[in-house]
Amino acid sequence: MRSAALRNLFAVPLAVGLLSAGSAAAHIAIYEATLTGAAEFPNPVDTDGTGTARITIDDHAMTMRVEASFSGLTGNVTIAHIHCCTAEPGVGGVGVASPVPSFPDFPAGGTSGSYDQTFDMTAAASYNPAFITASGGTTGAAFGALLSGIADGKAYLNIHTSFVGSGEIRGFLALAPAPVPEPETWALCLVGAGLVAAAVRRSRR
Ligand SMILES: [Cu+2]
Repeated sequence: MRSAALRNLFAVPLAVGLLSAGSAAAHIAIYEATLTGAAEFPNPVDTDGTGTARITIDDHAMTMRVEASFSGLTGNVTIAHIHCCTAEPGVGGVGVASPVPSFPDFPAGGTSGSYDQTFDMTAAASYNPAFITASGGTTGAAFGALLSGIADGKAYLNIHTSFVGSGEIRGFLALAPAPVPEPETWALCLVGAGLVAAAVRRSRR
């Protein structure tokens, strides 16, 4: 009896600690894309231009951070945005979900650059108005549709240039590799496991 009680005493805070550590990370999702001319639709583009994109979604704070960098483009950048949601993952073309004609302050007029902006996804200005309408008319529905589309591999970031008006480089977003747990999370696990082991040892004496 005593040993079970002791084990429960320490097992509960351990479980709570692990759960809270897990949920703290669970509402952040990071998606990445490599942007290439070969990925353009309907015709691949022959270009030396390349780029990367990272989208960080926080569904508690209701924000979407857009980071992008690109270089070596043949034409000068005109506009860039996220298109969503294609009928099939990873292929085809579809309308724009993010602000039109372009992300606010996206660097235009050059062949290289970088971008980093966080959007309040409760604000209508963070979407193409047509995407809100098509999603059901509210920013909440639009955010849900965009999240589903990105998670399903049906959203791509496209950079349009003076060389190819329909887009010189693009890439479909995919879930980024899982990050290594924070050191403090591991420390919490080790402390918790140590307490349980000590309690079990004590109860067996
Ligand atoms: Cu576009």
